[in-house]
Amino acid sequence: MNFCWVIHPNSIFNKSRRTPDSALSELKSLASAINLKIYEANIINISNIKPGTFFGKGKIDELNQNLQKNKIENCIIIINSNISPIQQRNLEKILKTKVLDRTALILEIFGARATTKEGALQVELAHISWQKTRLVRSWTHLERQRGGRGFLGGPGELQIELDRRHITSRIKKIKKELEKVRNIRELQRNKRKKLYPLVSLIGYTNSGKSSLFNKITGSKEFVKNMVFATLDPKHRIVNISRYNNFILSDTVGFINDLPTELIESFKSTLDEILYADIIVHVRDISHEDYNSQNEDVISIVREIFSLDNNEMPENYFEVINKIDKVNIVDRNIKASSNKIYLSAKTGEGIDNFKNIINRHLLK
Ligand SMILES: Nc1nc2c(ncn2[C@@H]2O[C@H](COP(=O)(O)OP(=O)(O)OP(=O)(O)O)[C@@H](O)[C@H]2O)c(=O)[nH]1
Ligand SMILES: [Mg+2]
Repeated sequence: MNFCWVIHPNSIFNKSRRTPDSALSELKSLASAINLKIYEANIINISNIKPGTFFGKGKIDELNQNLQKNKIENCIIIINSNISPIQQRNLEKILKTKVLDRTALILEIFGARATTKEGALQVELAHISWQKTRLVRSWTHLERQRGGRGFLGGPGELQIELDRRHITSRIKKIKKELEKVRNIRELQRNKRKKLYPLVSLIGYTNSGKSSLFNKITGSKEFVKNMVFATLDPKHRIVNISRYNNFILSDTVGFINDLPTELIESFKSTLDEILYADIIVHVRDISHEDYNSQNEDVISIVREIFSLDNNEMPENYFEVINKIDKVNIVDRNIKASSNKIYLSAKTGEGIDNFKNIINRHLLK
């Protein structure tokens, strides 16, 4: 098992909705999701980002000394931000180890999780689209460096151009293959839709979507206290009343700062939500970022539906999950027909959830 050192760079000027501590603990859970062992985890306050090395010399020396003193080899440095290819290369050179940024880490996790052909294609598309933007960036950097020495030649230039062409043709190929898979999915979706209405579970990663899915359908989908446990959507028919069946779908979780390449590549998976008759947003009330996670999910939903701020799809429901972990006295008062308190673990509130869905589907 590889060690990693996770760092949350806390910009002292840019105030985020999350505390630095919770950002760091999310980063730790992301690293653990690909079996990395945490060697160190820090918050580093930064006032400005160095274009060449991201951190200043003092901080880099500290990191270096720590790694050398404790003879930690091959310790992956993970930085909870986006770093440029040049910063990455320089840091890797100085620290003599691999450096990943947040997007690279999330792409790694998705890569490790992909089991279906569609999942694997989507992840590869996201990965190489991301790589392509990084090639372009270092290309402009090289151009700037060459300055007055003319524009022709230079081995770097040729290599980048070759890489770029290779990536572009691979992207084309994957998109074509995805199109095929997408058509099949569309057919399946239409077939299912003709049969029964679709209820989609969405929400922040680790909020309990798969737990709720299992509780309702009696399935045994992978549930773990781990981010991005689910990647590929799952469907099951649920019989809720004598007159009513529906299809429940479990989907990939969302996260703050989801790389745009991933949203793009997972369009067909996210389309699930567009086709749903009911969208159920599963929220973890016990999480310290309960409110900011809500904002993250809602903004992705709005993006998928092309809605303005303040607008929400009409068929949107909220499940306030994990009530067994907190004390909420007035949940009956707060509950409404579009907001259901429950525990996917103990089963409390599940019948109420089914009744509300049933009533809505019979409307
Ligand atoms: N105490 C408690 N724990 C819960 C409840 N629901 C889910 N969990 C736990 O929360 C963790 C995440 O649950 P999952 O069902 O895998 O969450 P998910 O939303 O499917 O996560 P991803 O697939 O990663 O997006 C697991 O450790 C579950 O056991 C609940 O109602 N109460
Ligand atoms: Mg899941």
